[in-house]
Amino acid sequence: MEATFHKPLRWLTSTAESRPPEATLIPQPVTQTALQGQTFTLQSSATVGVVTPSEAASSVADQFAARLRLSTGFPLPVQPGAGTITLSTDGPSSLGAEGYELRVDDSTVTITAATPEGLFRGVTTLRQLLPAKAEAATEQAGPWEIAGTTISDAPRYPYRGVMLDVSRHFFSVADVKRYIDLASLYKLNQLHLHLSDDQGWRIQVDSWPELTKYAAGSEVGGGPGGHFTKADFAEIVMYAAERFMTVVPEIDTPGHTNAALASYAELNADGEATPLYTGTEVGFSSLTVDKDLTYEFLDDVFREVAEQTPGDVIHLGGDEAHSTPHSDYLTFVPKAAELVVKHGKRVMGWHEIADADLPAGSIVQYWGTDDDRAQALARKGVTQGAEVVMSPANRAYLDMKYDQDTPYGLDWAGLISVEKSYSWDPATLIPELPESAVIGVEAPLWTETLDNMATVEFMVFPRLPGVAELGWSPASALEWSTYKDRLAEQGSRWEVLGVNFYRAPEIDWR
Ligand code: NGO
Repeated sequence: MEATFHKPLRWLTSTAESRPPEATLIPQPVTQTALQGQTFTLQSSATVGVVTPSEAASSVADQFAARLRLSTGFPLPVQPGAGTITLSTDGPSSLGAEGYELRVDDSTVTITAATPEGLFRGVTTLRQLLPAKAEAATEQAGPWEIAGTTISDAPRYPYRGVMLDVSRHFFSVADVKRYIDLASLYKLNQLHLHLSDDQGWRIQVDSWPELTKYAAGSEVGGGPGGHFTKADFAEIVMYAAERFMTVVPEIDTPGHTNAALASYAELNADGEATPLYTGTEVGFSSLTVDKDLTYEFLDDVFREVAEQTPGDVIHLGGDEAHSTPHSDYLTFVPKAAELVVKHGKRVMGWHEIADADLPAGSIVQYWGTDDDRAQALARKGVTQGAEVVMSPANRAYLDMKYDQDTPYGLDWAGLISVEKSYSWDPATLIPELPESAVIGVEAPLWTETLDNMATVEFMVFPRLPGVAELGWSPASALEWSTYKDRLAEQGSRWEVLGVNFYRAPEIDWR
């Protein structure tokens, strides 16, 4: 007998034996079928085999085995060829770069993909099929059972992102790694880092050293700030890459630039450096659009940021340039965009940039709140050939409060319950936007009110998995009533991982 995920599932008990595997996964796979009566049990003699090993495929196997060794205490050697758990990159290219097939029966687990990235996504699913205690960093008692199942899976969208604003408050390399770890559990593949704003500059640029010597030492509320050295940034990029996540660096322009304007007097129209800023107002700063030095500055910054980033995108911000006359803004954006292209990257920017002429291959990030103007700008971007990433502020912003009692966060875009953050379709949210122009979703986390990881985790969980599912799962699988049961299951994993998640009353936490 086959059970598919399309049926609403309600499970009164939550033991591994009685809980079908399809009740547990986020994001919901494209298809999943239970192998009734079959149960895999991981034994101490198990091996992890890699078929057609490459460095990347072996690294996926090594990461997986290393994690499970901690919780199971089993040796789990990684070997070439088939194992008890076999990871194979011999799958057909029809699976796509991130697609995979997974089969769990009585005696073996097999993940097949066409690429190491596909294997990684499959292993991510396998981790969720294992009991929550498998995520523990210390040895736990078994049994390590997985209900028999077959899964065939691939993402709906290629861009599935999460953003961290390290400018309003700085977060360390260790914090960013934790953020990557938690986001990669839900198959997100883009880490957007908001690296500069009025309050602080966070990435080393050798040709303009005052940025980090001076303007890195500031943040909201007057804390110490900080910045990523080139070595730090390389460490983040590599850690993300090992988890098949691409770093999207943002240098916000022409507004949100007080940190740069405070560091270099000559960037200002009047030649006077502005004071450092530790408040939370927006829209008061602007680069000087008619100064050649502005573009020499951006040329250097984009060059050094491009050198530090293997991904093909640089985000140039473009939001809330309230202190830049609009005609200047329309002059500025194409000039800044040209510099991004000159350094070999695609331009990404908040939806305001679509009012200006954009180079081919640009990406417009929609952060509207259902307002006509923002939606019109997204459409205008598409008319110019741009693609769209959906980050509607009244749904996808992780810094909005859940309800009026949420102790942190903002509410300018409204209160965003877990249900509200999940219940929208990226393809149809903006009327008359061609569905084919939408390349994915991103959940931004702005940190005006957040200065440590406990509060970050509180705002991110439990909402981020929902946005991740909107980016991965087919539209036909998106259903709040079943999603919320699957989300409830994740709570036990977060407990094991020590995640400070918000126990939203909408969810029937186990
Ligand atoms: C806006 C603004 C940011 C704020 C954020 C707070 C965009 C794109 N610009 O989003 O500077 O930090 O809201 O929610």
